[in-house]
Amino acid sequence: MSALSTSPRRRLLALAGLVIAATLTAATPTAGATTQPVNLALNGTATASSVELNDSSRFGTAFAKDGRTDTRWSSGYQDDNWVQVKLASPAHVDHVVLRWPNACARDYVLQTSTDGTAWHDVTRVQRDACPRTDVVDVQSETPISFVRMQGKQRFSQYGYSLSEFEIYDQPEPAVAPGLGLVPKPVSVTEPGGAPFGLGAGTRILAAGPAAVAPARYLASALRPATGFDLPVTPVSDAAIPDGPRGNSPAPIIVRVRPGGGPAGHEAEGYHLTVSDQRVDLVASTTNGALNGVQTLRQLLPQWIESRTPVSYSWTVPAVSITDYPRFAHRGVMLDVARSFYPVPEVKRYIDDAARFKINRLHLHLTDDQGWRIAVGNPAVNPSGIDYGLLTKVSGATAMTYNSSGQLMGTELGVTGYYTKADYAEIVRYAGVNGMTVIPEIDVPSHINAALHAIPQLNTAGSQPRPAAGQETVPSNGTPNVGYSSLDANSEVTYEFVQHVLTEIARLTPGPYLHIGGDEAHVTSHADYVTMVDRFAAQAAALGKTVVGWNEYAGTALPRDNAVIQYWNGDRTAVANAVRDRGAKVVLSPASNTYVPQKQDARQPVGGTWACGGPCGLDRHYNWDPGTYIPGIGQSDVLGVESALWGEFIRHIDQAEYYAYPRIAATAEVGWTPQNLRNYGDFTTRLAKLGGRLTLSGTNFFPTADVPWTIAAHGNDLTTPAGTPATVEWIVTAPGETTAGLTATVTWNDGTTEPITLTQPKEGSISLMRLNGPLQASATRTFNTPATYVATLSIKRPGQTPTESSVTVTTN
Ligand code: TNX
Repeated sequence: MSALSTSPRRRLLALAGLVIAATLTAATPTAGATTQPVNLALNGTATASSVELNDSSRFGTAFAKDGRTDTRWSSGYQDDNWVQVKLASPAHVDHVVLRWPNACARDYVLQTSTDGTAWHDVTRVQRDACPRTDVVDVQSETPISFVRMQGKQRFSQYGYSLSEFEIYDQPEPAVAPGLGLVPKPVSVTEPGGAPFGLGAGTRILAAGPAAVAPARYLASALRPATGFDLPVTPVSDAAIPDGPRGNSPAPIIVRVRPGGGPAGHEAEGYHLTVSDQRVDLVASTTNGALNGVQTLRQLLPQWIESRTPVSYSWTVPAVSITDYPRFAHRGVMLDVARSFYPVPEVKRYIDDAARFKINRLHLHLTDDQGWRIAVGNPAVNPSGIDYGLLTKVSGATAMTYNSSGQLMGTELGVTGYYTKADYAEIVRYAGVNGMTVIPEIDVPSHINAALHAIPQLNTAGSQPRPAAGQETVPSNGTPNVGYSSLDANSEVTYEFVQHVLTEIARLTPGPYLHIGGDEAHVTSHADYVTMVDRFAAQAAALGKTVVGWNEYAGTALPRDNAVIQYWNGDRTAVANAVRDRGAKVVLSPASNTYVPQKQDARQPVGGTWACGGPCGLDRHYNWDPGTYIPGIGQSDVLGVESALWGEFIRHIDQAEYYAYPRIAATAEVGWTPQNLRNYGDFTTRLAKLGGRLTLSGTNFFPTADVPWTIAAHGNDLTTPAGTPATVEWIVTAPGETTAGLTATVTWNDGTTEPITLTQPKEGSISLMRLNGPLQASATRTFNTPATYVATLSIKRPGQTPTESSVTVTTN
C-alpha cells in the first residue's frame, strides 16, 4: 500500500478540492487576493529601427505603448525592422501582448534583454494569416529591461503596425471573477458562509400548485449531469421546515404564492436565498419561479449543463438575490418562412433562450418564399378557397437563389410546415419555458407564397400578376422584398386574412397576433392603409393585441391595443402613434438586434448594412431601449427582441452560431436596469457562460471581446491493478483550438507528461463551429493497489493554468 492510499490524506485532498471549487465560484469582486496584471510598458520608453509616419497626435514610436488602440507605430517598408520597449526599471515579465491594427508581421522574433545589447530569443512567430492580437508567454526567470519585436518578414509591401505593445508582470487569472450571472440580477448579496451542496439525496419541495411546474423544470435541468433522482414533492407552505434540517439533506424549496415575489414585480420577479441549510426560491407566479430556476442553474458549476453524468461536488455559493426584469417583453424571433425549422430545432432555440430569461418567441410563419402553418377550411367559405393548399403548395417552397443565381447560404432553404399539432406543441413547450408565442402572418406584402398557392387571391389588384393562362404566380425563392401585395379592392383579401387570423388566434393562447406590415413597396399608400386598418381591426375583434412592424405606425391602430415593433426607419411616426393611439413599442433596431448581421469581420457570410460593418456583441449590448425613440417614455416600451431572418441561415446549428452570444446581450438589455449595465462587466460574466453553452451544445460564436474561461473535468475511476487506467478529461475552451493551448498531466508520483488535446468536432469559421469541447486523456498502468491523482494543467498564453485533478483507485 502506498502512503497515498491512507484515507486521511485522501480526504484532505478531496476536501481541499471542494474548498477551492467553492472559493472560486463564491469569490466576490473584493475577495480576490491576486492583483491585476500591470502593463509595465506604459511607464517604459519605446524606440524603433524605423518609423513610417510621425505626427504628434496618433502616429509615431511612442504611440506603440500609450495604452490606446487608436494610435500606432508603423515601421518603414522593410522586412527587418524592430520596435522595443525599455522598462522603467528591471522587472519580471510574464507575457507580452502585441496588437496589430491591420498590418502584422508574417514572421518575427520576440526578444528580451537586460542591457539592450545581448538579446535572448523568447519565441519565433510565423503565420499565414494576420491575427489582431498575439499573446506571447515570456515568463522571464530573472528581471529584464528590454522587450523587442524583431521583424523578419512583412505581410505585404507595407511595414509593421503595432497599436499596442503591452508587457505584463503577471498572468491574467484563468477564471474570471464573480458569479457569472447573465442577465445581471437587480440585487445580489454574498453573505459568505458554507455553500449549499446538491447530493444524491436532495429533494425539491414545491409549495403551492403553481410551484410544481418550475420545480419539475429544475429537476429535469439538473438530472442529466448529476444523475440524481431529485424527486419533486408537492407540499403545503406550512410543512416547510424552518430551522436547521437535522440529518436530512438540505432541500431545495420552490414556493409560489401571492406576495412571494418582489413587490411591484409580481409577474416575473423572484427571491433566491441559498445557504448550506437550503435553497429558497420564492415568487408570486410560475414564471417568476422559472426565472429563479434559471439563475440557480447558472450558480451551479458549469458541468451541470453536461448531457451525460459527471461526478462532481455540486455546490451553490451562499447568496441572496432579489431580481425582476426591467421590461416585460424580452423576445427572440425566428424566421421559419425563408428556411424552415422543424419542431425539435425550435425547441432547441427555446431551450437556449430560456436560459437567459427570454420570455417571447416570435415566429415569422409566412413570407414570399414559404407558408409554414396549416390552416383548415372554414364551415362557411364564400370564395371556396382551399386553405390546405397554403402548406401543401407553399410548405414545399423556401429560399432558393439570389438574383445572380447564387445560393444565399450553405444550401437551399429548408422546406416544411407545422401541423396544428406541431404548433400546439411549440406553444406548450414555450409555455413550460416561460415563453409566450407571438405568431406572425405577414400581410399585405411578403405574401407571394399565399398568392402562389391560392388562385382566388390572384385578383386584378394583387401583385405580381400571374402569367397569361395561369391561375397563380410562380413561387419566388429569391431574397427580393416588397414586390408582392394583396389586393385592397378585393373582398377575398379580407375573407382570407380573417379566416387565417381566426385559426391562428384559436391556436394561440398568448395575447398577440403579429400582422407584419413591413416593406410593402408596391402597395400604394392608400391601399396599404385600407388593408392594414382592416386587418388590425380583425385581430382586435378576435380579442388579440395586434403587433406590426414600424411601417404600420401611421395606420389607425386599435386604440390602446396595438404594439409597434421597430426595426428601421422613421422613429417619429412611432412616437406619434404612442402619443395618439396609445400604442406600445417593442424594439428590434436592426443595428442592435439583427443576428444575420456579421458578429465579426472574420465571418465570411453575413450582413453589414445595419452597422456599416459587423454588428458585434458590443452593438447588441450598448444601447438603451428606454431612450431609443425620442419623445416616448420608458413605460411605453414593452421591451426588446432579437431577430433572426432566414435569407442565408440554415438549420439550428447555424442559427445558434449567428444568434449567440448576442441574444445574451439582448436578454440583459431587456432585463437589467440601465445603471447596472456595463459592457466590460458583461463580458466578464459571459466569460463563464461559454463553458455552459459548450456543454449544452449551443453553437455560439466565441466573440473576441469576451475573455472566455477555460475549464476541464474528468470523472474519477477505479481499475484493477495491473491493467491500464485511462483518465479522460473534457475541456471547454471557447474559441481555442488545440494549437493555441499547451497541456500536461502530472501524476502524484511525480511523473509529468505533455498531452495532446484533441478536438472531436472540427471547428472553423467556415464550418460555422468554433466552440466544441476539447478532450485530453492519459493512460498509466499501476501494479500496486492504491489511490493515484492525475492533474491536467492547460496553459493559454498570458493566463494562469487551468488545473483539473482525477483520482484513480486501483484495487
Ligand atoms: C427586412 S426587418 C425585412 C425582412 C428581411 C430583413 C433582412 C423586416 C421587418 N423586414 O423581410 O428578412 O430585412 O434582410
